Amino acid sequence: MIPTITAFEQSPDRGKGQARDMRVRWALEEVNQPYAVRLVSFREMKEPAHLALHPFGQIPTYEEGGLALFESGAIVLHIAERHAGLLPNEPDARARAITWMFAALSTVEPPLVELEAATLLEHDKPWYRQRLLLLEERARTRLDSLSRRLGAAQWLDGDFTAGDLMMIGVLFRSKESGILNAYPNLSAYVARGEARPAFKRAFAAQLAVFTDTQRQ
Ligand code: GTB
Repeated sequence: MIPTITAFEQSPDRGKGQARDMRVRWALEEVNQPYAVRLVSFREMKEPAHLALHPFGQIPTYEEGGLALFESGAIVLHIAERHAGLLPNEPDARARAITWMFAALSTVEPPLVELEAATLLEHDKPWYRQRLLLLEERARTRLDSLSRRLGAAQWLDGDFTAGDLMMIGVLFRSKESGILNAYPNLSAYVARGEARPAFKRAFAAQLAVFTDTQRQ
């Protein structure tokens, strides 16, 4: 059964891989699972058919037979659990890899997203400068700790896992902001993820959505 995911019909990032379907595509590519993509407009995302799949009216979603999932973390975990290659078989190592997925989504991603959102949406507010300093400090606190833990290792805990996929997926979004430049090991970690053939296929697939719409 080929799963179907949803992605933006017109991603505001113009195919830079910033939207969260990127990490789902990457996971599917890592396990060599073919998939279909249904593109949705911003209007369609808020209509009943899509809200039945995603209560918050967002992308990505994942449908496979009678199963419908939302939340990129839950989707990647589902893919990793159903296929070999993204989670170790040894139970403790598997639990640690899942822990890194949660760490990426609930400890590292929020301050990075807050910072990005402030830069995009709050730069004209009188209190912007002050808030920016605060948000940068919060983001750096997390990146400092992550950088310390990763050290000179290739991946977070032995071989590449869904924990790395999710952490790199999160960090990748902040690359353009320049905040990772102060962390050569994190920049190299993201580059190692980007160099994986599965990442490249996923990136090319989401970019093709943008280039196809440009051609029409
Ligand atoms: N926690 C959910 C998950 O991990 O799946 C968050 C899902 C989410 O934020 N989805 C966004 C969405 O559907 C797309 S990824 N937004 C539309 C809406 O809420 O109405 C966030 C995103 C969007 C666009 C860019 N960009 O263009 O740069 C980057 C990231």
